[in-house]
Amino acid sequence: MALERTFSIIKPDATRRNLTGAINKKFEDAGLRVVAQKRIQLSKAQAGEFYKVHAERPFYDELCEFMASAPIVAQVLEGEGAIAKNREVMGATNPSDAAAGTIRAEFAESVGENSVHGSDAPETAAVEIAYFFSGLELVG
Ligand code: 3AN
Repeated sequence: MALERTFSIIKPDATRRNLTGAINKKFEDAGLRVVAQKRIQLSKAQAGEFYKVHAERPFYDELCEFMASAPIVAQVLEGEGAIAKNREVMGATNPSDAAAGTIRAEFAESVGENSVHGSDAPETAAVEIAYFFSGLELVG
């Protein structure tokens, strides 16, 4: 399997509850390496741009409000098959469907406030990484 990079967000529900370290321990224990990281607070407009593929969904406005409601940790994770591995460690979108031991099973509060985001494909990973980081900030 190829060495890949994927984009990850620790969401406001998790930063508010001081879960940054607990969540990143799950990623690191699964063999993913943090190669870029910043803690920032998004504006609602910046959250809206990031989630624009969901603009027509009924939960879009609520999602953008939530993502701007407290700091997030934006990060790039690297590893063998990192995109799929990250999503495996995250668990299903709805925490009630998430497998035991996954981040969402342990920490997510609801389908909307579900603690983490992870890219779903190589193309989206590239776009999402570039939205938050310059090449100089990817440090291995
Ligand atoms: P994932 O984050 O697992 O890739 P997506 O891409 O279907 O899931 O949804 C993006 C984000 O939109 C989710 N992480 C969640 O925060 C929010 N979301 C998805 N479905 C709902 C829903 N039914 N109600 C509220 N928020 C939702």
